[in-house]
Amino acid sequence: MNVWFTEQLHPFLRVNLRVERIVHEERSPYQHILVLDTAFFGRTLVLDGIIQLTELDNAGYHEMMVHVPALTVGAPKRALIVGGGDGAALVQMLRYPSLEEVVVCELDARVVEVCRAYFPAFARAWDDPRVRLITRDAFAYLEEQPGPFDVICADTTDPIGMAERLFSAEFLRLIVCALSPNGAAVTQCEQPYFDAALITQLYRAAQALVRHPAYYYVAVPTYPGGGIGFLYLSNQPWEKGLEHPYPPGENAYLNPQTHRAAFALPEFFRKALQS
Ligand code: SPD
Repeated sequence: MNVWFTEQLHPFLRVNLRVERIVHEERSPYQHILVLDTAFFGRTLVLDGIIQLTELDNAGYHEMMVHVPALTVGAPKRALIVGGGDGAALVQMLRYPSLEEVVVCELDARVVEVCRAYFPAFARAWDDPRVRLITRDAFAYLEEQPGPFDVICADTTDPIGMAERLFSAEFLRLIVCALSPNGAAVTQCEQPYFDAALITQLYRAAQALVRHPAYYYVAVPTYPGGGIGFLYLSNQPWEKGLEHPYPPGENAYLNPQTHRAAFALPEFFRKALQS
């Protein structure tokens, strides 16, 4: 079979995956949901035409999104995942024995249901009694001041349509207000080459909100440009995370070297953030 899925997030770059089988396709009240079996990368989740995760390369994204802030805290008790309806970030969060509750605030209940059905590696996490799923808009949820949370991960889609508000100074403010005093948050924060202006703007906003904002980057071969970044928000420096032991379970991407190296930024981008 020589069928290709093409992601056209950017007008100047396309990502192609060879499709072996269409596993599931539907239109939910919020978006188009597509699950594919792809050659080499395995089972793949696509929302509104944009690749969200593949079986082969999702571990780096989710480990770095969850453990970088969670290790800063050390023994988190209460966590919030914004979005994350696929359950992959949840799997990582639940590795912390100290965790008493994790709230997943996902707008689209169908993403949760579809991923529970077709991504067995993440499905069991939802049965953990520590998990509370809230299917609603995260912006409105955070406005109700549901904190404090020790760790917050905004595992969002790209800043298009309904997710655009999740890439604003106001959203960062709501996240920081929901953090416990020694807490740490990260938000999915796009690609230094393609989105430098947006990232710089959010980084400036972060500087006004917390003592130790930072930007770090993870390799994800199926995302445009081969990787994606995160904005780190905390009054504690990310380096504190290097002092704490990993939670039980195996890492596929994170080790002390990748943890440290993720914060090393290319010169053009480091300058843009400092300017
Ligand atoms: N350009 C793709 C960005 C996708 C980020 N979100 C992925 C969600 C996986 N849990």
